[in-house]
Amino acid sequence: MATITRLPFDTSVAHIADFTASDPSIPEKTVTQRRQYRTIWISDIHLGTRGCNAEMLIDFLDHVDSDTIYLVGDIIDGWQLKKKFYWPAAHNDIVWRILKRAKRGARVIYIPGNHDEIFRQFSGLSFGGVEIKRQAIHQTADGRRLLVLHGDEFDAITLSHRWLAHVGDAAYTAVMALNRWCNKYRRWRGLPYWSLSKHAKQKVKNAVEFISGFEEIVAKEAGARGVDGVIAGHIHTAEMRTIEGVEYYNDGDWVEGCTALVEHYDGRMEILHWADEIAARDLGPERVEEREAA
Ligand SMILES: [Mn+2]
Repeated sequence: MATITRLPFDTSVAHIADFTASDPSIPEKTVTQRRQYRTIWISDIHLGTRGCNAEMLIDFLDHVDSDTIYLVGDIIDGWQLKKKFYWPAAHNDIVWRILKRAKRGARVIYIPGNHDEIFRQFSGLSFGGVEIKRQAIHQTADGRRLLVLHGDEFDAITLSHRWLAHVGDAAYTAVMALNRWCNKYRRWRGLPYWSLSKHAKQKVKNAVEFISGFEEIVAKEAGARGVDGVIAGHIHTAEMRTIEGVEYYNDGDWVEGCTALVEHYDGRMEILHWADEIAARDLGPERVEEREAA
């Protein structure tokens, strides 16, 4: 399963480049009708780390489809891969599914983040139908112009104190390990997925202040650039709200929250919480109605 070899990151990129020839280890589900959206945004998948909820994302990709998909950064975690090469088959399966989408004719736009910044040097180029961009302007079905970027551009800590960001990264990795054990136990007990750090973060005042500060700065900057709104990732907190007349969207992550941002064909935006979607599917339609009535 896990290939744990110490390799310099350059070599692992070459390794990542030739895996698409083989079939995925988890075969693509043949769902009669995939939920179709105009656009999907996902980010902060952190492939190459144990924190990545690969199975949940595979389930998502097998149940939804879109004309365009934006990968809003931190798709592959180069920082972690550099420390320890970790690449289970399920992580391959995700890349395989994304490339398959491009092959089927979906527009795939990849905006690298800070953890996969090594791909930023390829901005403007296209690989296997995947366009790599530093940022993008998305036009919604109802004509709004939205700036799409990862968001670390506004993170003063990441920019000016790189080492501090790495310390934060280590603490974060520890919380994620705890989250994993917690959910392994919950799975064993037959309980649904529960995000530890999502709940912890909501309790911590500093984190809340950091998140709202980030949201305000990003929205303000987007407003100054004359767009109607902005779509980011990076802070692993899904959100959609209007900040001083500018629409702010965050597609969340696939480490804790397991969320995606989608645009319907009429331009309406929605955040999908995939753990809830799976739970609802497992309950069946009658049980969901019961639950909602309760
Ligand atoms: Mn990031």
